[in-house]
Amino acid sequence: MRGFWLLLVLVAAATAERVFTGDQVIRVNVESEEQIQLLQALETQQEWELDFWLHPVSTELPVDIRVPRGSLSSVMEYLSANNILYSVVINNLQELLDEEKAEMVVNQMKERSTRSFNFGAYHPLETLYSWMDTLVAEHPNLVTKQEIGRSYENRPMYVLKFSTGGNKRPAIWIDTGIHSREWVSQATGVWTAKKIATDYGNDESLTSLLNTMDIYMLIVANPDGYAYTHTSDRMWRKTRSKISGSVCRGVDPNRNWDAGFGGPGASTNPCSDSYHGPSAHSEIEVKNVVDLIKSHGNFKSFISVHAYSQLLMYPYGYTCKSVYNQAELDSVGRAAAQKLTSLYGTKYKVGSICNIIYQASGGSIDWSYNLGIRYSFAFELRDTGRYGFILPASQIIPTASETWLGLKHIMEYVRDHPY
Ligand code: INF
Ligand code: ZN
Repeated sequence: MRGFWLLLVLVAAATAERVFTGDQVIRVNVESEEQIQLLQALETQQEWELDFWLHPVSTELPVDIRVPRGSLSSVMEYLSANNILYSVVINNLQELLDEEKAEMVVNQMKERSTRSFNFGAYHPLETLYSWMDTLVAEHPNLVTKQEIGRSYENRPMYVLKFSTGGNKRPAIWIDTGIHSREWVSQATGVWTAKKIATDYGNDESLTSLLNTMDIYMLIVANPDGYAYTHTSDRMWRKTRSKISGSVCRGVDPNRNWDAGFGGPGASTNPCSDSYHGPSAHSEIEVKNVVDLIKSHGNFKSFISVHAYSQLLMYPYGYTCKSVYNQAELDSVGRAAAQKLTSLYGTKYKVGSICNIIYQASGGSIDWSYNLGIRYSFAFELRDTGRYGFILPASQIIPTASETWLGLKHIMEYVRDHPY
């Protein structure tokens, strides 16, 4: 009997979810180049196990850092010794996570008893996957589900294809959730898929679009990571692959593409959240998308959806050189952002990745652009940091609704500018 209890405790410990009790998220409004350097030194330092939600890059952008409880006093000391002011944005991260989880549990019970799906809630992977089947069943003449391959841990990766016929029509790609902890991204993907399905035949513009083009949506681009954020570590961003020679797992799937791979703005350290991986397309999740896009050969737009910061970006990330149609991308992006803002006043910044956030190599939209997909964009959805990755579920539908206006503008532009 004692052995049984011991085993139970061991199993519980082995499957236990990471807790963030007392962890704080602090914000620094950077005031000088010197402060950036001091914060960068803090980021390269590893013993305090800091998690930079927003990196120190320029005096125009804030820096958000999740500070583990045990490192709080050291960090505070470092900052005040260097005259760096900060504010506490999230006082106890675990409290927010507990609320998020409680809401999910309540919602799950409601969904079970009403046999419905709540678009204003976060869901585990299995629920999203079975919802996809429901969507396909409701719209059999428009929506199909394709398995494009399996993840590192052998989970299927599903693409929803919206098509009214034809053979490899010009197509638009939308992926959400490449970084697993950015939950509003996957949730926005779900809402958007439903919106496309219900608006076809009702909304004139979308109908005309789908009469000549196809839309592909990969809603959970990093399924292992997503599952892991639900069971084990809400803050997990990367894939879950094993790295030979390291105790750390996972590659940043947005540093793993063959576009400036291994250059500035990616880490060689497997323990880093921006680790680029052993080689370009080493991550099966990335490779599966690469193979689909290449074998299809007729994608005209590639849109990747992240959170948070409220940005609409175009290539490049691996260099600050501008692309040949930068003026066009900038004006399309600005018009899209304006439409997004028109719904609730949510403000977006528009620009190239390198110019508005930081140099980041191996990103997906740089790869798609270099492949010849001229209309490549990346969104960073809500918010600007109050909740960061833990955006309350009450903001899912507003976020998705406003984003839809921006997405739709890009898609209409692509429809009207064939190449
Ligand atoms: N931030 C950026 C990142 O991958 C966003 C980005 C997008 C970089 C596209 C390069 C290309 O580091 C986040 N936050 O992941 O969502
Ligand atoms: Zn991201």
